[in-house]
Amino acid sequence: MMILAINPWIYDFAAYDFWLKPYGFLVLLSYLQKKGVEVDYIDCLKQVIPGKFGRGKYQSQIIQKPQILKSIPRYFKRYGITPEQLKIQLQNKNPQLILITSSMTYWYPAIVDLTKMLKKLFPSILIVLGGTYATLLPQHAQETTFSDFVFTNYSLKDFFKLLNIDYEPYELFSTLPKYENFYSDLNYVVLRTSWGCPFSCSYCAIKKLATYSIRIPIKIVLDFVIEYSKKTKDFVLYDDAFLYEQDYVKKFLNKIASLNLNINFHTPNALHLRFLDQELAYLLKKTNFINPHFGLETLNPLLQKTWGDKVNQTDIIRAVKFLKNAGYKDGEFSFYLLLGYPQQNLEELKKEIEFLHSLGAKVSLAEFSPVPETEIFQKYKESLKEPLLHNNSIFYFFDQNKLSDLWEIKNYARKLNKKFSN
Ligand code: B12
Ligand code: SF4
Repeated sequence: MMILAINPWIYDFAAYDFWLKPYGFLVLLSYLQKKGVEVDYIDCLKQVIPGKFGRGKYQSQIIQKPQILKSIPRYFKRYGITPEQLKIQLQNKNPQLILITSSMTYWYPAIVDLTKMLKKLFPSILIVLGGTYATLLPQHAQETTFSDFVFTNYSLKDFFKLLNIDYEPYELFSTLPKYENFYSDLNYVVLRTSWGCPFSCSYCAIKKLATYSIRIPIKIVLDFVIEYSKKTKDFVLYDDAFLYEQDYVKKFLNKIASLNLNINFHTPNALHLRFLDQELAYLLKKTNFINPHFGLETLNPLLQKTWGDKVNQTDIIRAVKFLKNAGYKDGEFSFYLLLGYPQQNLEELKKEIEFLHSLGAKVSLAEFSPVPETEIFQKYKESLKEPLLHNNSIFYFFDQNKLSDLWEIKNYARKLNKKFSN
């Protein structure tokens, strides 16, 4: 069977290649290839200005803003190649089936445009949509896009039935992508050693996206790292709970350390502070975890408790001590704090930033996005029916006349972070 697989554009106010690959899609496609399927892959996203550690700026074009976002005083853009460039890439293709992946719910208009275009070019070919948006809002995806089938992460069995291919979940989730089959140049590679998270924070949809069960055998991950260390220096972990099983991680990192590979690890998806012990901190340093990011979200003890109880003040102080003992200097590790959640007190946030700065940590302000299927979302679901309103850049829960307060606090965090580079 000949499949055309497409990673769509991003339509947004901002997008940057912050080590962004459609990871699960590439796993799925690599698995299909193992089963004998021929896959022709197109990534609509294209990095044009390279940055540090493989990251970079995307090619983009300004496009019309959707009506509901008209009042936002920023350009709305299509990130990725132009539709004309895509049409050229689609010339002479003769697929039997088209697969499309999806990521953020609020990027759905790109999928509408893409599926519309594909329906015109290949009217008799079935289009199948999967991924995060398809899983969180399947009905919306079915009604709004021009896809013939929409499969959620928990209906993959039906997807394989449609293809008439064996579905072996363990084998699928232990597969790591064969990047050379999809990309001709590799600035970095993304990998997972596990899927899902054992926690259940009230703002996060992870429980609806993956079951925490699979830890990929160390040998498979090691072989992957060794192979790709010949092609790139930067390895990006997408694990939702990398440190959770400490024994596994210690074994894995000890092996990596013994191989002397001269590679870096990056953790944009955050590590769990609570599971960091002294030995792990040494191992992170030894195996070149650059600017490890830890998930904190807030320092307010009440919110910490109600949001998921994953971390508290004692954990933070202890973790910083471990990191410093291991050799991380001030400004060489970061904590995520959430910006823009309902009823947030910005004065309190400012104090939290100052406290973390005083410990030597950089602060990454993660802009809050209300995610369907989460506890927090349930309270606002009626007013958030339109997925474009989930966009982290619009700060839905903030008085739109006071957005300058948010920018002020962002600049403040930036200013403090910069002090570490002097
Ligand atoms: C890695 C990650 C990031 C990375 C990379 C970003 C990215 N866009 O991929 C970073 C750290 C940069 C990031 C940032 C953000 N993220 Co994020 N991120 C993730 C994470 C952990 C994985 C995403 C991923 O790998 N996507 C690739 C897809 C294709 O892979 P997959 O879903 O694993 O694929 C499986 C299935 O979906 C299926 N499948 C996939 N494609 C297809 C296609 C077909 C046809 C079929 C049949 C099946 C299929 O097969 C795979 C195997 O089962 C998810 C949570 C999670 N565990 O999934 C959150 C998640 C997607 N992020 C989320 C959020 C909120 C954000 C931020 C807004 C956070 C913030 N406050 O700053 C920013 C937005 C930045 C941006 N504009 O891109 C939300 C979604 C929000 C939304 N409304 O949709 C999620 C769900 C986490 C959450 N909080 O619940 N993120
Ligand atoms: S926020 Fe992090 S710890 Fe909480 S459920 Fe999501 S992935 Fe797990």
